[in-house]
Amino acid sequence: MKVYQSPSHAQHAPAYEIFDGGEKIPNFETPQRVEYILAALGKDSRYSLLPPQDFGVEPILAVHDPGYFHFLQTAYAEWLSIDLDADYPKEALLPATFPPLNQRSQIPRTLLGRAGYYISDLSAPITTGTFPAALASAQCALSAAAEVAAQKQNAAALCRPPGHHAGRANASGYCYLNNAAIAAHWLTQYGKVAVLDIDYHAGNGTQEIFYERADVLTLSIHADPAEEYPYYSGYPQQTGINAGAGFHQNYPLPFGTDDAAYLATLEQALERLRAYQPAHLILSAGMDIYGADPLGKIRVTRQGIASIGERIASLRLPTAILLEGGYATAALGENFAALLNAFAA
Ligand code: OKP
Ligand code: ZN
Repeated sequence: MKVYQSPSHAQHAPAYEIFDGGEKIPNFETPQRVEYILAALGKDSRYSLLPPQDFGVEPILAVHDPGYFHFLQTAYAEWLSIDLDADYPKEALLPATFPPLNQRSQIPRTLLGRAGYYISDLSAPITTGTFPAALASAQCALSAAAEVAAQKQNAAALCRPPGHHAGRANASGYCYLNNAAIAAHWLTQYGKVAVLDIDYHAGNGTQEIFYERADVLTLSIHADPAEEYPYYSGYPQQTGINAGAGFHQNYPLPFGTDDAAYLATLEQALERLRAYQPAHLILSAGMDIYGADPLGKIRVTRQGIASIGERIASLRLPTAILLEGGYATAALGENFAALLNAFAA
Protein backbone atom coordinates (compact mmCIF):
# COMPACT_ATOMS: atom_id res chain seq x y z
CA MET A 1 0.00 0.00 0.00
CA LYS A 2 1.20 3.48 -0.82
CA VAL A 3 1.45 5.79 2.18
CA TYR A 4 2.00 9.47 1.46
CA GLN A 5 4.00 11.53 3.89
CA SER A 6 5.83 14.86 3.73
CA PRO A 7 8.72 16.00 5.92
CA SER A 8 7.08 19.45 5.86
CA HIS A 9 4.78 18.33 8.67
CA ALA A 10 7.63 18.92 11.14
CA GLN A 11 7.57 22.66 10.37
CA HIS A 12 4.30 22.79 12.31
CA ALA A 13 5.35 22.33 15.92
CA PRO A 14 3.43 24.75 18.10
CA ALA A 15 4.89 24.75 21.60
CA TYR A 16 1.61 25.22 23.39
CA GLU A 17 -2.15 25.45 23.29
CA ILE A 18 -4.48 27.10 25.77
CA PHE A 19 -6.58 24.63 27.70
CA ASP A 20 -9.76 25.14 29.65
CA GLY A 21 -9.27 27.59 32.49
CA GLY A 22 -6.59 29.40 30.49
CA GLU A 23 -3.89 26.85 31.26
CA LYS A 24 -1.02 27.02 28.79
CA ILE A 25 -0.01 23.42 28.13
CA PRO A 26 2.34 21.67 25.70
CA ASN A 27 0.50 21.05 22.44
CA PHE A 28 -0.67 17.42 22.15
CA GLU A 29 -0.50 17.50 18.35
CA THR A 30 3.25 17.02 17.92
CA PRO A 31 5.63 16.06 15.08
CA GLN A 32 6.56 12.95 17.10
CA ARG A 33 3.14 11.51 16.24
CA VAL A 34 4.21 10.95 12.64
CA GLU A 35 7.65 9.68 13.69
CA TYR A 36 6.00 6.85 15.64
CA ILE A 37 3.84 5.92 12.66
CA LEU A 38 6.82 5.92 10.30
CA ALA A 39 8.69 3.63 12.70
CA ALA A 40 5.76 1.20 12.86
CA LEU A 41 5.08 1.12 9.11
CA GLY A 42 8.77 1.03 8.24
CA LYS A 43 9.01 -2.47 9.72
CA ASP A 44 6.45 -3.82 7.26
CA SER A 45 7.40 -4.33 3.62
CA ARG A 46 3.75 -4.04 2.50
CA TYR A 47 3.96 -0.27 2.95
CA SER A 48 5.84 2.07 0.64
CA LEU A 49 6.30 5.59 1.92
CA LEU A 50 6.13 8.27 -0.74
CA PRO A 51 6.27 12.07 -0.87
CA PRO A 52 3.06 13.75 -2.07
CA GLN A 53 2.51 14.99 -5.61
CA ASP A 54 1.69 18.69 -5.97
CA PHE A 55 -1.94 19.30 -6.92
CA GLY A 56 -1.61 23.06 -6.52
CA VAL A 57 -4.09 25.21 -4.63
CA GLU A 58 -7.12 24.75 -6.88
CA PRO A 59 -8.50 21.63 -5.16
CA ILE A 60 -8.04 23.39 -1.82
CA LEU A 61 -9.86 26.53 -2.94
CA ALA A 62 -12.70 24.32 -4.17
CA VAL A 63 -13.41 23.61 -0.50
CA HIS A 64 -12.01 26.56 1.44
CA ASP A 65 -12.87 30.25 1.37
CA PRO A 66 -10.19 32.21 -0.56
CA GLY A 67 -10.03 34.93 2.12
CA TYR A 68 -9.43 32.29 4.79
CA PHE A 69 -6.77 30.56 2.70
CA HIS A 70 -4.99 33.86 2.14
CA PHE A 71 -5.16 34.57 5.87
CA LEU A 72 -3.53 31.21 6.66
CA GLN A 73 -0.83 31.86 4.10
CA THR A 74 0.11 35.35 5.27
CA ALA A 75 -0.93 35.66 8.92
CA TYR A 76 2.29 34.60 10.63
CA ALA A 77 4.55 36.91 8.61
CA GLU A 78 2.12 39.75 9.25
CA TRP A 79 2.14 38.92 12.96
CA LEU A 80 5.94 39.24 13.03
CA SER A 81 5.81 42.53 11.16
CA ILE A 82 3.46 44.20 13.59
CA ASP A 83 5.14 46.63 15.92
CA LEU A 84 4.13 45.62 19.44
CA ASP A 85 6.22 45.86 22.54
CA ALA A 86 9.50 44.03 22.37
CA ASP A 87 8.68 41.19 24.75
CA TYR A 88 5.28 40.44 23.19
CA PRO A 89 5.16 36.66 22.61
CA LYS A 90 5.14 35.99 18.89
CA GLU A 91 5.94 32.30 18.60
CA ALA A 92 2.31 31.79 17.63
CA LEU A 93 -0.62 33.87 16.47
CA LEU A 94 -3.61 33.02 18.64
CA PRO A 95 -6.53 35.41 19.07
CA ALA A 96 -8.40 36.18 22.28
CA THR A 97 -11.48 37.76 20.71
CA PHE A 98 -14.11 35.91 18.69
CA PRO A 99 -17.12 37.18 16.75
CA PRO A 100 -20.41 36.80 18.62
CA LEU A 101 -23.25 35.09 16.78
CA ASN A 102 -24.59 37.22 13.91
CA GLN A 103 -21.55 39.51 14.03
CA ARG A 104 -19.65 37.92 11.20
CA SER A 105 -20.68 40.22 8.36
CA GLN A 106 -17.60 42.44 8.62
CA ILE A 107 -14.03 41.22 8.35
CA PRO A 108 -11.83 43.63 10.27
CA ARG A 109 -8.65 45.04 8.77
CA THR A 110 -6.45 44.52 11.80
CA LEU A 111 -4.68 41.17 12.11
CA LEU A 112 -5.97 40.16 15.55
CA GLY A 113 -9.49 40.93 14.40
CA ARG A 114 -9.08 38.72 11.37
CA ALA A 115 -7.43 36.04 13.54
CA GLY A 116 -10.54 35.87 15.74
CA TYR A 117 -12.69 35.76 12.63
CA TYR A 118 -10.85 32.82 11.07
CA ILE A 119 -9.61 30.90 14.15
CA SER A 120 -12.42 29.49 16.25
CA ASP A 121 -10.71 28.22 19.39
CA LEU A 122 -7.45 28.23 21.36
CA SER A 123 -6.14 24.96 19.92
CA ALA A 124 -5.24 26.26 16.46
CA PRO A 125 -2.21 28.55 16.86
CA ILE A 126 -0.54 29.74 13.67
CA THR A 127 3.24 29.47 13.80
CA THR A 128 6.01 30.04 11.28
CA GLY A 129 5.63 26.60 9.66
CA THR A 130 1.89 26.10 10.01
CA PHE A 131 0.90 27.05 6.46
CA PRO A 132 3.55 24.98 4.62
CA ALA A 133 2.79 21.99 6.84
CA ALA A 134 -0.98 22.29 6.34
CA LEU A 135 -0.48 22.67 2.58
CA ALA A 136 1.72 19.55 2.44
CA SER A 137 -0.79 17.67 4.60
CA ALA A 138 -3.56 18.46 2.09
CA GLN A 139 -1.30 17.37 -0.79
CA CYS A 140 -0.71 14.03 0.97
CA ALA A 141 -4.48 13.54 1.21
CA LEU A 142 -4.94 14.43 -2.47
CA SER A 143 -2.12 12.07 -3.44
CA ALA A 144 -3.79 9.19 -1.60
CA ALA A 145 -7.13 10.07 -3.24
CA ALA A 146 -5.53 10.14 -6.69
CA GLU A 147 -3.88 6.78 -6.10
CA VAL A 148 -7.20 5.29 -4.99
CA ALA A 149 -9.00 6.68 -8.04
CA ALA A 150 -6.35 5.64 -10.56
CA GLN A 151 -5.51 2.18 -9.22
CA LYS A 152 -8.75 1.24 -7.42
CA GLN A 153 -6.46 0.37 -4.54
CA ASN A 154 -6.40 1.58 -0.99
CA ALA A 155 -3.85 4.25 -0.09
CA ALA A 156 -3.04 6.18 3.06
CA ALA A 157 -1.74 9.62 4.04
CA LEU A 158 -0.01 10.63 7.25
CA CYS A 159 -1.73 14.00 7.37
CA ARG A 160 -0.27 16.39 9.90
CA PRO A 161 -1.70 18.77 10.91
CA PRO A 162 -5.05 16.96 10.87
CA GLY A 163 -8.07 18.48 9.16
CA HIS A 164 -11.55 17.39 10.19
CA HIS A 165 -12.33 20.36 12.47
CA ALA A 166 -11.40 22.92 9.80
CA GLY A 167 -14.46 24.46 8.18
CA ARG A 168 -14.75 26.28 4.89
CA ALA A 169 -13.46 29.47 6.51
CA ASN A 170 -12.06 28.58 9.92
CA ALA A 171 -9.30 26.78 11.78
CA SER A 172 -9.93 25.00 15.08
CA GLY A 173 -8.89 21.98 17.13
CA TYR A 174 -5.38 21.49 15.62
CA CYS A 175 -6.90 21.71 12.11
CA TYR A 176 -6.29 24.32 9.39
CA LEU A 177 -7.12 22.76 6.02
CA ASN A 178 -9.72 20.00 5.89
CA ASN A 179 -7.68 17.25 4.25
CA ALA A 180 -10.57 14.78 4.09
CA ALA A 181 -12.95 17.33 2.57
CA ILE A 182 -10.37 18.44 0.01
CA ALA A 183 -9.72 14.84 -1.03
CA ALA A 184 -13.43 13.95 -1.01
CA HIS A 185 -14.41 16.92 -3.16
CA TRP A 186 -11.59 16.13 -5.59
CA LEU A 187 -12.85 12.55 -5.87
CA THR A 188 -16.39 13.66 -6.78
CA GLN A 189 -15.15 14.09 -10.37
CA TYR A 190 -15.25 10.25 -10.47
CA GLY A 191 -18.65 9.74 -8.82
CA LYS A 192 -20.21 9.71 -5.38
CA VAL A 193 -17.90 9.81 -2.37
CA ALA A 194 -18.42 8.87 1.26
CA VAL A 195 -16.42 10.13 4.24
CA LEU A 196 -16.42 7.98 7.36
CA ASP A 197 -14.87 9.77 10.35
CA ILE A 198 -13.80 7.53 13.24
CA ASP A 199 -11.81 10.15 15.16
CA TYR A 200 -12.89 10.46 18.81
CA HIS A 201 -14.02 14.03 18.14
CA ALA A 202 -16.94 14.85 15.85
CA GLY A 203 -15.86 15.79 12.32
CA ASN A 204 -17.60 19.15 12.50
CA GLY A 205 -15.62 20.80 9.70
CA THR A 206 -16.37 17.97 7.29
CA GLN A 207 -20.02 18.02 8.37
CA GLU A 208 -20.25 21.74 7.62
CA ILE A 209 -18.49 21.60 4.26
CA PHE A 210 -20.77 18.94 2.79
CA TYR A 211 -23.95 19.75 4.73
CA GLU A 212 -25.89 20.84 1.66
CA ARG A 213 -24.53 18.23 -0.74
CA ALA A 214 -25.88 14.83 -1.75
CA ASP A 215 -22.81 13.77 -3.74
CA VAL A 216 -20.72 13.31 -0.59
CA LEU A 217 -22.22 11.22 2.21
CA THR A 218 -20.58 12.14 5.52
CA LEU A 219 -20.75 9.89 8.59
CA SER A 220 -19.05 10.56 11.91
CA ILE A 221 -18.77 8.27 14.95
CA HIS A 222 -17.52 10.15 18.01
CA ALA A 223 -17.88 11.03 21.67
CA ASP A 224 -21.21 12.75 22.37
CA PRO A 225 -20.67 16.46 21.64
CA ALA A 226 -23.10 17.29 24.44
CA GLU A 227 -20.19 16.24 26.69
CA GLU A 228 -17.10 16.69 24.53
CA TYR A 229 -15.27 18.93 22.07
CA PRO A 230 -16.32 20.24 19.53
CA TYR A 231 -19.54 20.67 21.59
CA TYR A 232 -21.68 22.51 19.01
CA SER A 233 -21.83 20.00 16.18
CA GLY A 234 -21.98 16.23 15.85
CA TYR A 235 -25.55 15.67 17.09
CA PRO A 236 -27.69 12.85 15.67
CA GLN A 237 -30.51 15.16 14.57
CA GLN A 238 -28.09 17.04 12.27
CA THR A 239 -28.60 15.14 9.03
CA GLY A 240 -28.03 17.72 6.27
CA ILE A 241 -30.16 20.40 4.63
CA ASN A 242 -31.42 21.35 1.17
CA ALA A 243 -29.95 18.97 -1.44
CA GLY A 244 -27.88 17.44 1.38
CA ALA A 245 -30.88 16.49 3.54
CA GLY A 246 -30.36 12.91 4.68
CA PHE A 247 -26.72 12.79 3.53
CA HIS A 248 -25.05 13.39 6.88
CA GLN A 249 -25.24 11.18 9.95
CA ASN A 250 -23.67 11.50 13.39
CA TYR A 251 -23.26 8.57 15.77
CA PRO A 252 -22.54 10.00 19.23
CA LEU A 253 -21.21 7.52 21.78
CA PRO A 254 -21.07 7.73 25.59
CA PHE A 255 -17.80 7.98 27.50
CA GLY A 256 -16.42 4.54 28.28
CA THR A 257 -17.69 2.90 25.07
CA ASP A 258 -15.85 -0.43 24.66
CA ASP A 259 -14.90 -2.47 21.59
CA ALA A 260 -18.20 -4.36 21.37
CA ALA A 261 -20.38 -1.25 21.65
CA TYR A 262 -18.19 0.68 19.22
CA LEU A 263 -18.31 -2.11 16.65
CA ALA A 264 -22.10 -2.34 16.96
CA THR A 265 -22.41 1.36 16.10
CA LEU A 266 -19.89 0.98 13.29
CA GLU A 267 -22.19 -1.64 11.73
CA GLN A 268 -24.95 0.98 11.47
CA ALA A 269 -22.59 3.31 9.62
CA LEU A 270 -21.46 0.48 7.32
CA GLU A 271 -25.09 -0.21 6.48
CA ARG A 272 -25.47 3.42 5.37
CA LEU A 273 -22.32 3.14 3.27
CA ARG A 274 -23.50 -0.04 1.55
CA ALA A 275 -26.83 1.59 0.73
CA TYR A 276 -25.18 4.74 -0.66
CA GLN A 277 -22.81 2.81 -2.96
CA PRO A 278 -20.07 5.42 -3.26
CA ALA A 279 -17.36 5.04 -5.89
CA HIS A 280 -14.73 5.93 -3.26
CA LEU A 281 -14.39 6.14 0.51
CA ILE A 282 -12.37 8.56 2.60
CA LEU A 283 -11.62 7.33 6.11
CA SER A 284 -10.85 10.09 8.60
CA ALA A 285 -8.74 7.90 10.82
CA GLY A 286 -8.28 9.43 14.24
CA MET A 287 -6.78 7.03 16.75
CA ASP A 288 -7.92 8.96 19.83
CA ILE A 289 -10.69 6.37 20.36
CA TYR A 290 -7.88 4.30 21.92
CA GLY A 291 -8.45 3.65 25.62
CA ALA A 292 -5.19 5.22 26.76
CA ASP A 293 -5.57 8.44 24.76
CA PRO A 294 -4.98 11.47 27.00
CA LEU A 295 -7.71 13.49 25.23
CA GLY A 296 -10.24 10.68 24.81
CA LYS A 297 -12.75 8.90 27.02
CA ILE A 298 -13.72 6.06 24.70
CA ARG A 299 -12.15 2.72 25.56
CA VAL A 300 -11.30 0.97 22.30
CA THR A 301 -8.34 -1.46 22.43
CA ARG A 302 -5.68 -2.04 19.75
CA GLN A 303 -7.47 -5.27 18.86
CA GLY A 304 -10.66 -3.22 18.60
CA ILE A 305 -8.92 -0.83 16.18
CA ALA A 306 -7.85 -3.83 14.08
CA SER A 307 -11.45 -5.08 14.04
CA ILE A 308 -12.70 -1.61 13.03
CA GLY A 309 -10.27 -1.71 10.12
CA GLU A 310 -11.38 -5.18 9.09
CA ARG A 311 -15.06 -4.25 9.18
CA ILE A 312 -14.53 -1.10 7.07
CA ALA A 313 -12.21 -2.89 4.64
CA SER A 314 -14.86 -5.60 4.20
CA LEU A 315 -16.90 -3.04 2.22
CA ARG A 316 -14.30 -3.50 -0.52
CA LEU A 317 -14.54 0.17 -1.47
CA PRO A 318 -11.40 1.85 -2.81
CA THR A 319 -10.41 3.76 0.32
CA ALA A 320 -8.07 6.62 1.19
CA ILE A 321 -7.15 6.38 4.87
CA LEU A 322 -6.17 9.78 6.28
CA LEU A 323 -4.63 10.36 9.69
CA GLU A 324 -6.61 12.70 11.95
CA GLY A 325 -6.05 12.66 15.75
CA GLY A 326 -4.45 10.25 18.22
CA TYR A 327 -2.42 11.54 21.15
CA ALA A 328 -1.28 8.40 22.97
CA THR A 329 1.83 9.17 20.98
CA ALA A 330 4.04 6.19 21.83
CA ALA A 331 1.16 3.82 20.96
CA LEU A 332 0.07 5.73 17.85
CA GLY A 333 2.37 3.94 15.41
CA GLU A 334 1.16 0.47 16.34
CA ASN A 335 -2.45 1.64 16.56
CA PHE A 336 -2.41 3.19 13.10
CA ALA A 337 -0.65 0.09 11.74
CA ALA A 338 -3.34 -2.12 13.31
CA LEU A 339 -5.97 -0.15 11.38
CA LEU A 340 -4.01 0.01 8.14
CA ASN A 341 -3.15 -3.69 8.09
CA ALA A 342 -6.76 -4.51 7.28
CA PHE A 343 -6.54 -2.38 4.14
CA ALA A 344 -3.11 -3.59 3.04
CA ALA A 345 -4.14 -7.20 2.50
C1 OKP B 1 -8.42 17.28 17.31
B1 OKP B 1 -8.73 15.96 16.67
C2 OKP B 1 -10.82 20.77 25.55
C3 OKP B 1 -9.64 21.03 24.64
C4 OKP B 1 -9.98 20.60 23.25
C5 OKP B 1 -9.03 20.41 21.04
C6 OKP B 1 -9.03 18.99 20.67
C7 OKP B 1 -8.84 18.84 19.21
C8 OKP B 1 -8.83 17.42 18.73
N1 OKP B 1 -10.42 20.53 26.90
N2 OKP B 1 -8.83 20.67 22.44
O1 OKP B 1 -10.09 15.69 16.46
O2 OKP B 1 -8.11 14.82 17.27
ZN1 ZN C 1 -9.78 13.81 17.71
